Amino acid sequence: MELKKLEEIFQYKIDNEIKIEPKDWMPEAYRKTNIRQISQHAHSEVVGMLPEGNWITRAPSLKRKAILLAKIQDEAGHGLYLYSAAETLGISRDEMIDQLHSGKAKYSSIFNYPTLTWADMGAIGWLVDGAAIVNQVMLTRTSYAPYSRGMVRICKEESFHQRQGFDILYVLSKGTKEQQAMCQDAINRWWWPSLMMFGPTDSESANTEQSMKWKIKRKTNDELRQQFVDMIAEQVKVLGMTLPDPDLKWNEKTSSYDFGAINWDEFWNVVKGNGPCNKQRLNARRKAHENGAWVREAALAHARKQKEKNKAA
Ligand code: FAQ
Repeated sequence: MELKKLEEIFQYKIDNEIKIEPKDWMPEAYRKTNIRQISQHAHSEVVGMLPEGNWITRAPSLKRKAILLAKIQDEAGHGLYLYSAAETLGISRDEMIDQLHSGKAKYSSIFNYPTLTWADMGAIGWLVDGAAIVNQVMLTRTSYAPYSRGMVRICKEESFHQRQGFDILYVLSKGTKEQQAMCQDAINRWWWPSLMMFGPTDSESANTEQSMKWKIKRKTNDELRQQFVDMIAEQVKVLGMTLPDPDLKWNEKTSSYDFGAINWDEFWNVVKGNGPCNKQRLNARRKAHENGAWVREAALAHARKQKEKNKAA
């Protein structure tokens, strides 16, 4: 079929909310944008296991430990769904992992901050998973079908993550003065980096305009950030805590919260690899990959044997 006709069919599908499947024709730039976004999302899930993994051995009770362990395992699962979704676009898992390890591919800025106290587990669940959900609910309607299907399941699991984070903070907020202070301190440290998760402001966002046209993104970075602020500014009242922003104010006219200026220098510094934990996170991933080489070899050897057995039978 000639190119013009293929482009028309693709555009018809986008215009009419018909999802694009892996075997459908798609513009090369659409394929590349999806590979970039989905693989960076997958890397974020996997690197995102590290800050919380740090607290598994120090969780305050057996119950908290079991919950945290389950939550972190969910993140590994999210990484797997997403790597699989990206593979349907013609890139291999090995290539994606290489891009992460070489620093070519990005992952979310948020995971380059340290987890200093147990309250950070609560703040990550409530704020980081909370921000992730706001972004990902929008992505359940993304135009690339495997990504959209993956997002439906991921969002269900993320809801549990956010609730468990809020529960950790809720218990601390009703605890001793020291526990309350620990709760407030974690909120203070995670608030601004959580707002940065949504990416640069729309006027600085290189990819938003085209991604909105292709319906890969259904809302802009600023729209989602505002939605998140409006949600958290209410929930924080239940904790009896505050958000570290003197400019946070309800605006009658816009029916939403105004909020203060984000430190974009800090954001870009972290994205470029100079955040507090960037080097530590990448080294941990590289080491885990090297240490896992024998598992991959054993799995391949097992698959080969099974294939030979089946052939012989
Ligand atoms: N960090 O033009 P835009 C989670 C980059 S999952 C680092 O606006 P776009 C679960 C961006 O890649 C969290 N880099 O880009 C969990 C681009 O660079 P490039 C991850 C960032 O793609 C919880 C450049 O800046 N979620 O948390 C960031 O249209 C707890 C220009 O930006 C997703 O990945 C950032 N924050 O919009 C796990 C969701 N923001 O590639 C464990 C899917 C932007 O051109 C524990 N992704 N950049 O070189 C998206 O929705 C989009 O990719 C955005 C960025 C909204 C993140």
